[in-house]
Amino acid sequence: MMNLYKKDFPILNQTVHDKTLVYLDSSASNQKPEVVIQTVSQYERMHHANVHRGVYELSRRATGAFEETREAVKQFIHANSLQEIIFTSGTTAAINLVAQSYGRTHFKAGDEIIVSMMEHHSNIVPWQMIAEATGAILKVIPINLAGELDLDAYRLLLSPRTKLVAVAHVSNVLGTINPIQEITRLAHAHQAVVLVDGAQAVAHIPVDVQALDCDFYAFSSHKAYGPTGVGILYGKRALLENMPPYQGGGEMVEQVTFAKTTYNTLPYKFEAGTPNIANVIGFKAAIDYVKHIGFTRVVEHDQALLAYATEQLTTLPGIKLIGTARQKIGIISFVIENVHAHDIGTILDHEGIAVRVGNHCAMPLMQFYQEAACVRASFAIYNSIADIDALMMGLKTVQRYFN
Ligand code: C6P
Repeated sequence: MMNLYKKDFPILNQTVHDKTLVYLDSSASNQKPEVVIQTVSQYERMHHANVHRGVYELSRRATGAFEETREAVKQFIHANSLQEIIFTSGTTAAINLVAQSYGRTHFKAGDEIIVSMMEHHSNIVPWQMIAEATGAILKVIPINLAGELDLDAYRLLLSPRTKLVAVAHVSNVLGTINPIQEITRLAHAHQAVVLVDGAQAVAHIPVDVQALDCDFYAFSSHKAYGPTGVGILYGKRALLENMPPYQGGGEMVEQVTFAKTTYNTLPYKFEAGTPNIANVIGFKAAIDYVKHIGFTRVVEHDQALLAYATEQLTTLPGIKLIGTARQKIGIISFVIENVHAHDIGTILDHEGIAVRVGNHCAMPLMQFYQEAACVRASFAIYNSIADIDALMMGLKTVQRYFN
């Protein structure tokens, strides 16, 4: 069946090593539809000026478009107010902001931060850094072999010492969708706050931060069909109001004297310096694109590809799937007996197929599975059954080569 959306993504209309490009690495970064590329280009050609600073027409236009993205993001994740939407450079920067600003003011020696075994390094290392600085202790929620969180173990980890729980909405290796509502409810019963790493969720499932009731939610534009260099930190207003700025500079201040500086209101208090204006504006076009398709279709498509890929891959001899949770998005990771993941990646590349191989910035998770590296194919709205057939053909070539 023809994919209705592929034509919207100009980059996909090319050959690589004389083969049709099959892009199966959307969890690393989504490709961008023409409308996003056009929006950024049009902005740079016609409307660019710095935002929130000029009294002239171009600056007014740039500021208007920039703030329209904030409104679009607010609606996209169902936040309560614009003050709760902070632009950062990505998920990583958003998590570091919370670790440094919230962590420094709320953690003390002996406090506990809970993360999970399936976290990306971006949701581990910032917490280790702040733990080292404050004397707080990192605790880890274990997982089962299918790649699901052990919620009973999580309940036992929670205590009056727990100050923050930081967990992925969706794992970038396993594809597991975690039960955030339940995780949040349990954390709140212990007065702990919850940060959700939504990097892998936003392009695959609808996100409603108020329904999840999480305190912070971080994600990146480039994993949701938008440009790189733009991320979002959502935070509940009452928490953000009481957090000190993370970085100092222009725009985040109200009054500066050498004696004392007062800070701007939310969200600008956390947006020091000139932001990534063009790409923030491009992100709104990406959100509009996804909204136009609608999450009913996005989820249906994702699940159909996942089911087909799982069924097909399991027919290959010597394959082991990593991540077989009941609730998953379109990510499928695997190893093949006696073949190194990097060799698989290289042979697939020669067939025009782009997958990610390695530890996927989740070394503790790979240690749990006792694998140094695995192959990951991840799907987006522009992928089709034909792409999975191409992957299967490529993997059969790999197996022929190694037998
Ligand atoms: N994962 C992947 O191939 P940034 O780089 O800041 O946009 O996103 C970091 C990040 C945080 N959390 C999760 C769950 C992620 O998957 C990622 C990025 C990419 O899996 C690149 S390592």
